[in-house]
Amino acid sequence: MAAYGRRKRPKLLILICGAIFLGYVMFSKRKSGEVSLTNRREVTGEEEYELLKKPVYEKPPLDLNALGEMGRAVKLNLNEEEKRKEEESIKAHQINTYVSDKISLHRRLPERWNPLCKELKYDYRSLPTTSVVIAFYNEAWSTLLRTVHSVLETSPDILLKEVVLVDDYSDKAHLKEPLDKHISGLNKVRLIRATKREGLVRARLLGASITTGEVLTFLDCHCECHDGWLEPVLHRIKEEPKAVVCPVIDVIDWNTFQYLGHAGEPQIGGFDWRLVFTWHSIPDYEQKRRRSPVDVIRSPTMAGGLFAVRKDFFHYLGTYDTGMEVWGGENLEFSFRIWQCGGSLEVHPCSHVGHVFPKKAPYSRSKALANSVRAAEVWLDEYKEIYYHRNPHARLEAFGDVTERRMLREKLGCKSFKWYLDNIYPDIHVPHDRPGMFGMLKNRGKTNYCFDYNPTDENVVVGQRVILYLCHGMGQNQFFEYSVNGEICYNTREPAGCIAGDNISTYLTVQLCRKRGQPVPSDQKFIFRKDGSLYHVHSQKCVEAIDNTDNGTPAPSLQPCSDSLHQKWFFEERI
Ligand code: LR7
Ligand code: MN
Repeated sequence: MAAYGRRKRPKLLILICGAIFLGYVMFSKRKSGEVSLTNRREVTGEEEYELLKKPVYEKPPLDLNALGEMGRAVKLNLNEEEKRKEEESIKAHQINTYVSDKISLHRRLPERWNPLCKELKYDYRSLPTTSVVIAFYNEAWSTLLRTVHSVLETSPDILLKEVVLVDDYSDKAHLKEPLDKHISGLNKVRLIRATKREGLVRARLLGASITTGEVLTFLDCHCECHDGWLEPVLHRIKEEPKAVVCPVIDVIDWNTFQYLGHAGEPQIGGFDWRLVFTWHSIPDYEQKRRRSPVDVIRSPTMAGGLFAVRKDFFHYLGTYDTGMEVWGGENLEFSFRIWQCGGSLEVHPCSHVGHVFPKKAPYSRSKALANSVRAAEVWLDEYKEIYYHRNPHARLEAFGDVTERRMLREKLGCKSFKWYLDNIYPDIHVPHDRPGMFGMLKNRGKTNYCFDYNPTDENVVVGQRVILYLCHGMGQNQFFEYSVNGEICYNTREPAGCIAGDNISTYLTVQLCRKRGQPVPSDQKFIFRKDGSLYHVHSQKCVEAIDNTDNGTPAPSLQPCSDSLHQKWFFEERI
């Protein structure tokens, strides 16, 4: 005992001295930090507020003539040689970096959001601090650095702990010494490098592991933040520590670098049954819940790249699924997890960040399928079948081991996917997929031909003609479902489509399905009779496989009902 007491005393002494020293340091630091603020006799409240808002770096003076300034589109008159260079830059990054390189790394963007946002005032001293984590893989110089400078120039110094850049094993020379050199002159910027390609999930986690802020804020590496983007997000998280908050993502054009943000209500996230992220407008029930246009908007899912979350809550939720590689799936997985495990996912209409959407994917995204399967296997319960029916190849994908993620779900006592659909995403069309009533819709007379719908624009599902095409068994465009209400649905994508016919043309098109709770319009109603005929109620005709169409492409067409095998149809799940 005595020995124990003797040994302890010096430790205690050190502890006390340490505490006094620490207290002194903190106190004096606080004082010196406030020097500029505590000249209270002269400084008004408003001036003090402005000082608290001060970013880490001020933007250089505005030069309105500079290319792309204020988010204007850049249009260049190029000679042959320059044109060639521009094309090369697009090939390399799927972004016009030739143009990007000519725009200031410090440019300003126009403020186009709701003017009420400007009236919100923040108690800077009580907001949580944040660390911004930006993972990058082979990003172009100017898009990456414009992201970094825009964070430093729009984030209040008092709120930003650091910017952590994570190089996900890039192989481009400009991201080696030149990048080290450039950022070594910047306050609050740290760079760490992965020693192998980790993919965005593990790269972000690597970055998060060295942060010191209370809140983690993730950004893609080709973003431009607006003034005041950070405060609303941190304010909301202070108010609701279980909220994961996204800024509004404004589009920056990959070719002209025009900033395409608009003042209207922002969009929120959903998904379709391929587990692809989709954008939607704010549903009525959510508009009713909000008390003002500057209130957060609850969103079923997030795009994935831009969000803020309390670090402790991120850890409580199990950070990310580290079995996910490269790109894709983690955004929906995290969205489901947030909602099902007691958090909320929100978009703050007053926080705006621009993002360059590239012309097309600049690197292979083949891992996205396995990542989505992991998400489905852990979070979708019985609804995963709806996904698999539409993506038969997903069943064959090697997705690794998800035991730990299922245990996490168990440990946190997370709610079911049914609860999520009913309460968080009631607008999604949920197929019934009754046995024998979904899959390829095949004809008995014109054998091996299937209903096929291939919308030319990924984002416009409705309006085009349904054709007949050789059955491929891959789901997707040849996947239809006969609903309990007598609709032939094309519900692989969101919003769901339903096949419709009229009395004017004999051909069938895909139109939007009715809204929940509304009756099926008669032009979308088909009776799938025992003999295999598909009777269209509105025209009183039957669907027949026709070769002689006006454009030469075989198609289903409404014809007087007959016994022809060309009017007999059946569903088949796979070839
Ligand atoms: O192997 C990789 N390692 C990385 O570090 C692959 C990517 N990355 C980095 C990459 O450099 C970038 O900073 O990760 C970030 C995201 O990759 P992007 O920009 O190629 O993805 P994206 O913008 O096309 O895709 C969206 O969906 C992804 C799904 O995995 C991620 O969640 C992205 O963050 C997400 N981006 C956004 O949400 C911005 C808005 C786009 C939309 C919709
Ligand atoms: Mn991106």
